[in-house]
Amino acid sequence: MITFLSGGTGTPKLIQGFRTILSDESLSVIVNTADDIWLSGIYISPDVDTILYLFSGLLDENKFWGIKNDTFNTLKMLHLLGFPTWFNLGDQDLAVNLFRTLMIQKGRSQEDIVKALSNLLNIESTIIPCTNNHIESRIITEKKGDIHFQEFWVKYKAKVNIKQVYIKNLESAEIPEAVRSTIEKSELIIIGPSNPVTSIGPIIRVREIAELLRKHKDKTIAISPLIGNKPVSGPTEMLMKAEGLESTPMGIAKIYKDYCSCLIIDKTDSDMSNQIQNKTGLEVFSEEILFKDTQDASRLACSILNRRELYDKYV
Ligand code: FO1
Repeated sequence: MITFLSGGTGTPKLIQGFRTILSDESLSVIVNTADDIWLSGIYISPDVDTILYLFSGLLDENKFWGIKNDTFNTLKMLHLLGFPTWFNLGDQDLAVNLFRTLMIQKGRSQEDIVKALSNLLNIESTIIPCTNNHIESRIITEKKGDIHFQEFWVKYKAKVNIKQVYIKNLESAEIPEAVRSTIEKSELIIIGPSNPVTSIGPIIRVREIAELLRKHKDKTIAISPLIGNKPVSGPTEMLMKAEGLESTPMGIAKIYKDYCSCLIIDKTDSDMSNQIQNKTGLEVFSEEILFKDTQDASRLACSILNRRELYDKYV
C-alpha cells in the first residue's frame, strides 16, 4: 500500500498521476481537515471532498476542487435570502456536504462519514481524515483580525497581511485508528506537494501522526511544493514567511526532516541538493515537479516508484 498525506490542489494532482499506473485499492490518503468550515448551517470539508471527487471521477479537474459541471442555483437563492455566498459551493457539492452535516448531527465520526461517502461513491482506495476532532487553520491578520483559512484564501483572496497562523484544537486532536494501521502497513508514505503550513502542517502536527511518521521516516518521502522560492500554486510562500520559515527548498527540508528520509525538489533547484543533504541528512533528488497535465504527474509517480524499487511490485 502507498499512502499520501494530502491537502488541496498539489497532492491530488500527484495522486492522479499515480492512478494512471496503479490500482486505486493500493492507494490510501490521509487528508487535511483543518480547512473544514461551517457555513450557512452546513459543515464543509473541502480537502476531503477533493480526494473523494478525484477517486469517484466527479472532480472538476480545471479548478481541482468541487464537482465538474456542477450548478450553483442553491447558492444564488441563498444570496437572495441574505446568506454569505463568498464560498462557491455547487448544488451537487452541497448535497454531499448536507449528507456530511446530517451524519455529524447524528453523532457519527469524520472517519465514518468519509467511509460512508467512499462506499456510496464506489471508491476503492482508503480515504481517512487526519483526525476525528474539528481542527481549524486560523490566520491572524493585520486588518481583518483572526479569520478562518477559507476566509483568508477565498473571501479575501489572500490579499491581507498575515501576522500569525495557528491551528485551533490541534493539541487535543486524536487520530482515527485507520491512520495508525495504514501508516504501519504502508510500504511507502508520500508527503505530497501541498503547502506545509495549512495543508500538510495540520496532518503532521497531530501528535500521534508526528510520532508514527518519526518511527516510519525511512519509508516516507516528501515532495517540495516549491520551485525556487515560489510555490507551484496557492499561498505557500506567504504562509511560510508569516511563520518565520524560509520559503525555499531548504526551508521545506527543515520542516520535514524529522518525518521523512528523502526529499524531492525541482530539477531547476538541483544545485541545492548537496547543501540540503548536508544540512538536514535527507536524501535529496531532483525531478520535474511542475505538472502541466496528468502525464507529467504520472512520470513523477513512475520515477518515485523506481527510486524506491517498488515499480515492478506495483505496476
Ligand atoms: N476555492 C476557491 O478559491 N473559491 C471558492 O469559492 C471555493 C469553493 C469551494 C467549495 C467546495 C470545496 O470543496 C472547495 C472549494 N474551494 C474554493 C477550494 C478550497 O478553498 C481550497 O482550495 C482548499 O481548501 C485548499 O486546500
